[in-house]
Amino acid sequence: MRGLHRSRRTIRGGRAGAMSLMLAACALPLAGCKLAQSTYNAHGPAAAHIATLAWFMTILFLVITAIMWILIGYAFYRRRGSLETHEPIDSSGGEGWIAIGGFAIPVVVLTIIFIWGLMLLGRYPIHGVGGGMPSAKAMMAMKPKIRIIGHQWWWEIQYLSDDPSQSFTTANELHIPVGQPVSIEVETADVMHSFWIPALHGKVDLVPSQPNYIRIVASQPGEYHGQCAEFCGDEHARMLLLAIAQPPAAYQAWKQAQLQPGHEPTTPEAIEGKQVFLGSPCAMCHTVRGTRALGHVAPDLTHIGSRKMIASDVYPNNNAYLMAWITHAQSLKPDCLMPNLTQFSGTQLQDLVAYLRQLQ
Ligand code: HEC
Ligand SMILES: [Cu+2]
Repeated sequence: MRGLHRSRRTIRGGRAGAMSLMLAACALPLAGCKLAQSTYNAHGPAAAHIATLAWFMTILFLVITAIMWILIGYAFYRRRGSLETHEPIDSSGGEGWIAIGGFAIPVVVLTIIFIWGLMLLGRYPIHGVGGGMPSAKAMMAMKPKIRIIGHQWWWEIQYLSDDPSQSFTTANELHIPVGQPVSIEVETADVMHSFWIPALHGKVDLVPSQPNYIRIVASQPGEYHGQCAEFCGDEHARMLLLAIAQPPAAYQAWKQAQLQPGHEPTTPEAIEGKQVFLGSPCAMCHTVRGTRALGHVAPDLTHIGSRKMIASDVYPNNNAYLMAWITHAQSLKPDCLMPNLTQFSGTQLQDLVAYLRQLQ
């Protein structure tokens, strides 16, 4: 008797658990609309096609799950009759369900999704190789062109031009003109990473010594967050990216500003701060164009003051976070390749930050 009780309770518990799982499954895509990084929230033609496929899959799978639970519920609650009225155990019937539900339906569903996915891949080539797709050379002949190099755990962004005076390097904040396709070559300086801005396109991997290509278009101005989508070490989860799509005029203005060398400080604090910067280890790792700081193992800081976020789109770019970052990078992004720099006096730190903030 006691055993029977326990098993009934388990079944009830199982049902409640199943219900909450179902609710959670329904809530997921809806919550997705609000999240900054969501495949369902498309702002470009390629992403829109991917979103259609994602919605199709989500709705189809929810329907199939609902049908499954209805059938399971039916199996629990249908009248079973007594032992005497029960059919002999070896009577046939029901095998058809195994063939249909266990084989035919999955084959049909998965085939549709597979072919749909393949068609999308062919329509929006992201790799420079393969039959029928534009060659790597052709992709990079398209303008404007950008090279993104993944580092543990930040993004180097090079804007390339045939005219070297029109090329520059920045980091962690990608600006693109709205409505204009942008060709991006992706590479890595260390391990594998993956470039993924869900609102604009699918993922493309950054593979050592194998450049890959992707072409993105933003259909509306806005800020779109990206995320490294290939586990690349301790700080992989904090390797974000901010993409800003701007009207062409604003984009050109941004580009002209980025082409300039680092702003020469004018306030006493910032002038002092520049000396602190150049006289400390900062200059060994970071570049500020127009100064002696020519380090190449860390984000280019020539226009750090113009960026919204620091540490690859993780913390806001303000005085407090910059001070915290300089003195405690290892607490804000543990194991990242910038050490804690605790040698500065309070005034030196304030001057240093004043210098960084005016590097607009
Ligand atoms: C040993 C090399 C090294 C030194 C020295 C160093 N940094 Fe860094 N710095 C890095 C690396 C690597 C990153 C990227 C960290 C990440 O996001 O994973 C970084 C990131 C930053 C960022 C954020 C950049 C962005 O685009 O978000 C700022 C600001 C910064 N460093 C300022 C400084 C200042 C100021 C100093 C000197 C007080 C300094 N760093 C010294 C390696 C260094
Ligand atoms: Cu990564």
